Order: sequence, then structure tokens, then C-alpha cells
Amino acid sequence: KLLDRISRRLEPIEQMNAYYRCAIMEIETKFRVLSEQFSLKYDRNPIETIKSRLKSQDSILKKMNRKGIPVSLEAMEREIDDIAGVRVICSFVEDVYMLADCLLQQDDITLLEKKDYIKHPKDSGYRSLHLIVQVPIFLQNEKRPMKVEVQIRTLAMDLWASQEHKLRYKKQIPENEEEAISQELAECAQILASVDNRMQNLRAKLSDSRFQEDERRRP
Ligand code: 0O2
Repeated sequence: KLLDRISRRLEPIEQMNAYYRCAIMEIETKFRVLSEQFSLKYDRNPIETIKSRLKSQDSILKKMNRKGIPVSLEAMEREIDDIAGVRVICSFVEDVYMLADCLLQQDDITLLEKKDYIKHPKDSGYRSLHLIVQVPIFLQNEKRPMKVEVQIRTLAMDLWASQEHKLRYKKQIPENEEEAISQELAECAQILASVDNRMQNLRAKLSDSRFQEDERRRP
């Protein structure tokens, strides 16, 4: 009897998770299609990797508690934007914005919120472009709009975020070391931001000189 009750309570959550997994598939497919097209059309593909994750129930509940959101499925769907997450890693900063435009111009995508942590990095040093989008999933008798958080970032931004996540993010750090560690991590973020800018400039120079070379070769 108890198991029955538990499984009946779990069912809506399982169903909701399945909807979010479908939404992830929709967004991933969009980036995979773009990646195919870039590979065919150009001599380089700006998309390095696409990673996805469904936020764990534990993390969702912790976030709801932290934000004082009442625990219900409706509130979860309404208030938590990053249950479905797709992360796209690309080569250059310019690519981040180009890929965001490619996604947002698709007519089944609605932009709900944009957080540009590249133009306005977090105090921690975190940089990335976050787009909260709505995408429809098509079920047997229903079209259901779902929210997905898309994080687009360069390899350098991803390097910093992954390392920082391992070292510090949401961990208890001894109070006397907190400031020095934060400063060191913020400095690393600045170094990586400057590497990103230099790579971007090099790319601009190289594509200019390739263009001039092509022009010279013209009969
Ligand atoms: P995970 O493991 O990716 O699921 P909040 O989540 O409440 O702190 P908000 O406004 O909901 O903040 O979202 P925000 O800050 O725009 O983006 C949250 C997500 O961005 C995080 O998800 C991380 O993936 C990433 N992020 C934001 N700040 C940092 C940071 O300082 N360092 C690292 N490494 N990642 C960051 P989750 O759910 O916290 O984690």
C-alpha cells in the first residue's frame, strides 16, 4: 500500500522529467543540425562540444528551499529555469553570440531571459552566456512548451568553470582562506578572458590575411 502511494506520488515527477528530457533532445538536435551545416559549409566548425544534463531532484529541492519556493510540481516548473540544461562549448567569443543568434532566430524558440555573464562577469569571475528559452515538445495529443537553460561559452570559459566547480563552487571553504582563494580564482578568470580576446584578435587577423590572399590570387 505504502509503495503504491509512493509510486503514485512519483509518477508526475517521472513524467515531468521525461518532458524535460524531450526538451533537451529538441535543443540538442538544433545545435547538432547547426554543427552539421557548419561542417559542410565552412572550413571550421565553431561547436566543440554539446553537453546536457537534467538537474537532480536533490539539487532542485535545495534550490527551491534556498529561494523559499513552496515545494510543488507547478511551482517547480514555474520558478526553476535550469531543470533542463544544455551547454554548448565553442572556439571563440564571437562564436558564442553567433550561435545564440542562430538558436534565437528559429521560429519555435522563445527567449524568456538572457544573462550575459561575458559582458558582465560574475564577481567570482564566471563567464558564460545564459539563455532561458522555451521550446515546444510534441506529445501524442498535446504540444507542451518547456523551459531549457542554454549555456554557451568558449573553451577557456569552460576550463575556468569546470576547475572552479571542482575547487570551490558551493563548498565550505575555511573563512581565513576564502578571500585569497576568491582573488586567485578571479585572477585566473581574468587571464583566461584575456587569452580569449587575444585568440579572437588572432582569428580576425588571420581571416583578414586569408581574404587578402584570396583577393590577390583572383585573375
Ligand atoms: P549545476 O551543477 O550547473 O546544475 P542560482 O542557481 O540560484 O545560484 P540563478 O540565477 O538561478 O542562480 O542562475 P545563474 O547564476 O544565472 O546560473 C546558475 C548556473 O550557472 C549554475 O548552475 C552553474 O552551472 C553556472 N554558474 C553560475 N555561477 C557560477 C560560478 O561562479 N561558477 C561556476 N563554476 N558555475 C557557475 P547550478 O545549478 O548552480 O549548478
